[in-house]
Amino acid sequence: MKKKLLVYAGVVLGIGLIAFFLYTNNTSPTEEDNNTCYFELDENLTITHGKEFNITILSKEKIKTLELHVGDSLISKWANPSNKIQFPIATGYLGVGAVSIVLIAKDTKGKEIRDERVVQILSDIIPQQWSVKINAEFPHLDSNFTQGLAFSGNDFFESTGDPNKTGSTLVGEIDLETGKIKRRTTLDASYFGEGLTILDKQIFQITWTNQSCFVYNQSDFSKTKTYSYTGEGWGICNDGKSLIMSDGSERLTFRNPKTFEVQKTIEVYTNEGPITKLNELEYIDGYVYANIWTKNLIAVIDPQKGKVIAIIDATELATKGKGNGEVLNGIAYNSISKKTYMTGKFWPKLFEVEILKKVKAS
Ligand SMILES: [Ca+2]
Repeated sequence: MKKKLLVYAGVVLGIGLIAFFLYTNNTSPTEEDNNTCYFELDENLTITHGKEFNITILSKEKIKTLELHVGDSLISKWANPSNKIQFPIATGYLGVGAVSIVLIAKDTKGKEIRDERVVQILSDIIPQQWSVKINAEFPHLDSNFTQGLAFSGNDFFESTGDPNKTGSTLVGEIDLETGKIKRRTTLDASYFGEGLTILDKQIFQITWTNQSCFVYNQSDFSKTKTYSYTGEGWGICNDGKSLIMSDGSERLTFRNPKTFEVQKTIEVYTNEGPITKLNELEYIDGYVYANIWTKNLIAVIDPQKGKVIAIIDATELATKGKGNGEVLNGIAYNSISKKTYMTGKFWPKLFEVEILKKVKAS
C-alpha cells in the first residue's frame, strides 16, 4: 500500500515538474526585456483631447536611427539618439479615440526594433443632455423593420432590413401622412438591408453583412452602381460631400460618393470613452445624429473630431410609439421644412419632433 502511494506521489510530482518546465519555457520575456529600445509607458495611456503628453523612449544599446510615428504620421526622427529621449506629443490636431504611437529604431547592425502602443484620447466635452418634444405623429407601417430614413427635398424614403429572412428588404418612397409605400424596390432574402441616404438624386442603400452598397436613381429606382466594402454596414448619411457610414462600432467612415473610397475615419467618444453600436444616422446642421442600438438615445457628434456634444433621450417616443415593435431607429431631416422625424423598427408610429437643446434639470 505504502509503495503504491509512493508511486502515485512520484507520478504527481513528475507531472507537476513537467507542467512547471513547460510553463516557464512558454512564458515569453516581457516586451521591455526583448526590446532594446522602447517606450517607457503604461500599457494603456489615456489622455484628454487638447492636452499634451510626454513620452519617454529608452535605449539599452546604441541606436543609429529612431523614428516616432503617431497614427499614420511620422512626427519626429533622430540620428544617433541618446539613450533617453523625452518628447511632447500634442493631441489637439488629432481626433478623439484610439491612436497608435510607434517607434521604429535601427541599431548599429541595421536590425529594426519596434514598439507600438495605443493611446486613448478622450473628448474634452461632457455631452449635454438634450430631449425631444413631439410636434406631430403619423402612421408608420409596423411591417417595416426600419434601418434608414431620409429625405431628398420633400420626398421621403425608408429602407428596411429582413430579420425573418422573408425577402422584406426594401427601399421605398413613403407617403408621410399615411405611412404607405408609394413605390418600392426590393432585394431577395440573401440580403439584409440597412441604412440609406440620398445625394444628388442617387439613393445609396447599404447592407448588414453582404458588404454591398446599391445605388439607385431616385426617379425610377433603376440600379446604377454596386459598391463593395469590408466590414459591416449599419447606418449611412451624407454631409453633401461625403457619405458617412456606421458599422456597429464607435467608428464612422467617410467615403467619396463617386468612388466609395474611404476618405477618413473618426471614432466617436465622450469624455468617458467610446460610444459603440452607432446605428442609423442623419446629418443635421453640421452634426451627425446617430441612433445608439438598443437604447432610446441618440448621440450628436462633431464630425471633425468625433466628439459627442450631446446625448438626446428619446424614451418618450418609445413609450408612445413603439407598440409591439423593437428599438428606436430612424432619423430623417427635411432641410426645406427644417423638420426632424423619428421612428423605430416595426413601430406603428412616426413622429415629427423638436429637439430641445437645453440641459435637462436632473
Ligand atoms: Ca437617416
